[in-house]
Amino acid sequence: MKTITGLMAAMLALGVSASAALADGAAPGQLPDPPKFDAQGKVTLVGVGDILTYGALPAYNEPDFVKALEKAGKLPALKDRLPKEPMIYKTGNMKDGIGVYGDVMRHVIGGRPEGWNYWAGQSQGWGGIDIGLQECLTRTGPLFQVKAEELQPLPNLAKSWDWSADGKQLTMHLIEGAKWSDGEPFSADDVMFYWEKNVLDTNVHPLNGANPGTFGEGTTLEKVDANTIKWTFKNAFPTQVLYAMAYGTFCPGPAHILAPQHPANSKNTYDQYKNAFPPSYMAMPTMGGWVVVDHKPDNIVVLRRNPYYWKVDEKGNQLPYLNELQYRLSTWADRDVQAVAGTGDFSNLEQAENYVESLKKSADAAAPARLEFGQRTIGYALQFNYSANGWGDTDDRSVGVHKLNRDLHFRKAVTSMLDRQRLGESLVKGPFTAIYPGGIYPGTSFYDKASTVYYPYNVEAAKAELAAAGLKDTDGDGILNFPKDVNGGKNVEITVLGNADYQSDKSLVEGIVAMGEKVGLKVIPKLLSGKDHDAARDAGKFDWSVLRQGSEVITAVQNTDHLAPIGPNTTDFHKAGADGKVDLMDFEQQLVDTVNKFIGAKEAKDRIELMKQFQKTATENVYTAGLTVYPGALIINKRFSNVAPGAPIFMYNWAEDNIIRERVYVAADKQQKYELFPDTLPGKPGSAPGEGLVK
Ligand code: BQZ
Ligand code: CA
Repeated sequence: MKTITGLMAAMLALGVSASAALADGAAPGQLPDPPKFDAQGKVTLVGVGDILTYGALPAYNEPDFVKALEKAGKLPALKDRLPKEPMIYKTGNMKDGIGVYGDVMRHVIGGRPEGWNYWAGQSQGWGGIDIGLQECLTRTGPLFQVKAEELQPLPNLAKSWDWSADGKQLTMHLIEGAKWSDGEPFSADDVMFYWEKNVLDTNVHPLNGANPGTFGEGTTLEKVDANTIKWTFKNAFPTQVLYAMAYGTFCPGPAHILAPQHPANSKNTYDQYKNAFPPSYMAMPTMGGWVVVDHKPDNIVVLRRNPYYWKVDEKGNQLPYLNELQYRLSTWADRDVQAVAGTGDFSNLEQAENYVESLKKSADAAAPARLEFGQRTIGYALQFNYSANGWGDTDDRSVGVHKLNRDLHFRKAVTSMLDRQRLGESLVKGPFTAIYPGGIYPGTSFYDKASTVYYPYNVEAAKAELAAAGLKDTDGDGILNFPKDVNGGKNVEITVLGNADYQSDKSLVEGIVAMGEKVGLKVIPKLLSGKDHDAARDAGKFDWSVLRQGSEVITAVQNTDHLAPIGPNTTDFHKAGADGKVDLMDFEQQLVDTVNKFIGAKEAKDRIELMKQFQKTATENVYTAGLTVYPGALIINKRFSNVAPGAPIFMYNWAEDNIIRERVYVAADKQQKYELFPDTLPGKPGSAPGEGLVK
């Protein structure tokens, strides 16, 4: 803190507020309210029981071509391919009711499949591929339509669960008699293999980052019988952990395929385990609605319906209704263009630069796709690499910058140099973007404006704070230098990581570089694409990282462990260093304690209070320098039925999960002949692309 100067004492005597007197430092200011934006689609809120249930139905049905294949003895009878009590989607929650079989959903994506070992950290290219292939113990994507008073994760592979009286044990009942897409039984053994050999084994890094800390320190899991598992927790009733059992972090893989390749059961190294299922390995068994049957690199991935899928509608029709999914391997920007043009079927409109064009094209009554905005849940923050004990880059320059990142004066300078209004407008003009100081997003359920500290745009204050952080331009070239004992007193050079696959990310990085220059900071863009970006992010190879944020700052209850470094690698910008420890600063320790209490909290009112504490500590300490937040829009081809109105592109999860694709259908009179592998079913695991299909 600065010592009280004579000037300040005099101004205090005049009753001038202390903060105004610190004109030369960054002082909290008034956070403008987000511009009014009411173009959002209206969501009808329901209870969990209105969406789905489990049970046996008197009869089941399947597409005619599958009936024919069954009659030809090419696959077991339907009743032997379904669990005793399949999941049943309730018709009342299906906007357009019971569907009909046929047609395709044609996705366009910007990522590329690295391989099919999701559990060892391989990406399948995002854009809905892994979301469709990974079925998890619980499901949260569709929760956008669940009433607050009934909010809790939907049952999925775990069809029900019971808490012990003391709240320290959770017994989960798994779906019984369900099978993987290759006909092998699903059981608690798959769950235990995932837990023991992919989560607890810290040599394995599942995609989306499940690790022991995700489920609360000291948590254990055991198999009770083939269909029952039991969790034991340190805290009583850590109900939030049910969200961590949804997509991303608890989606078990086929142990009968994975275990033989795991280093514990083979001579494979961990790297060989990760790469044991290359992009050309088709039909990796899944519990998902569709199975990969073809992959032409840089061109397309094609999936066919899973004949063992364990979900039905109330008439007993085995889901999915759509026979095929396609993923054209292109760019994220092209996804918007193709969805609006009608050559693609789906897009999460999330790059604000494409808004005006997409809105214009979709406004036409004859437009092939409808476009519907949701809440402001797409947002970016500048994240500081806080590690001073060896996580990420460790040359003198980056060590010097990480040390600056740990100095509140420096972080106040950075947040004050940002003209967030201009950053937002650099993406799109109009009522879309809102100033976002950091923490929980405005307008979402845990947000509390009174707990949100905002340091307004103020170049002079930024310069004063940089001086207070010990930075001076000692050689007069307009760029601030390190103190003489740091990196030889050279100019401070800061790398800022950005995802080159998105224009929005690049625009924000450019804005930060320009705003840094105005206060004497030399910021160097590090724009990487796809898995290179994600790998650099995950390894801390950055000083600053401009990142589109996850559901933790929208919902607080999903990916909660991302809110603070409660475990060795639970946040994206401060992970354990060489000594296995996260070198927490005092305020970070406060955040960790608050988040751990939140995870262990049973009552909603306690969670709300704890999130206020989190918001205050995070924003007054500039934990991250928030940038901008804006609404996304779902663009989906008009021929599809059963897409819930107001489905957000991102909330607890992405729209590829939220719209529940397995119950989406195309009415008979609107069906197109887009199927690339009509009347076929997936072949055996390990088939070659486009080969071995059952027909
Ligand atoms: C949505 C999403 C579905 C990952 C990915 C991608 C990766 C990140 C992030 C989004 C893409 C789309 O986001 O942008 O609209 O379809 O896939 O998974 O950005 O690079 O690592 O977190 O979700
Ligand atoms: Ca200089």
